[in-house]
Amino acid sequence: MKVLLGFGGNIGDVNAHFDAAKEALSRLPHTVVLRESTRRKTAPVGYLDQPDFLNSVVEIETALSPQAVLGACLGIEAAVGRVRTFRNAPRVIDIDVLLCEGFESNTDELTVPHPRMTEREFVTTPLLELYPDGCPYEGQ
Ligand code: PH2
Ligand code: MG
Ligand code: MG
Repeated sequence: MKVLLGFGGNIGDVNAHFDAAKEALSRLPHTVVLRESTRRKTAPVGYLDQPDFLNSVVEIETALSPQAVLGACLGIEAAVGRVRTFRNAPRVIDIDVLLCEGFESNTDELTVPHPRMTEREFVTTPLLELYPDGCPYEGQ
């Protein structure tokens, strides 16, 4: 199953955090990191009084379940040093599950497609870079 992940961060060496997260993803069982969009500097959305973000979208191929991918992403965020404070707060890295090929979910634990992804230019722009004709596993 292909999975698209949204990367974002605005504290510290975010490029290094993204590299470390991709390395950790590639070490998950039955998982390959396929590609990443360009990393772009973006203005903060939601809570505005914070530094600009770096954002990208990363595509992986995995045999793990979407729930396991989510758990792995939360573990990688913590390993990179994320401390959760308030909603939309600055962070070293945020890894969101955006889309999973052939899978949708609407539970408290996991909502896929990501409910806010189509409103967020810092997601739609990199997604369009990876899939110029639209993502084939969006809205199935
Ligand atoms: N993430 C948010 C809230 N606002 N703004 C930008 N530019 N980039 C983000 O990744 C981002 C945000 C919540 O996860
Ligand atoms: Mg997020
Ligand atoms: Mg998140």
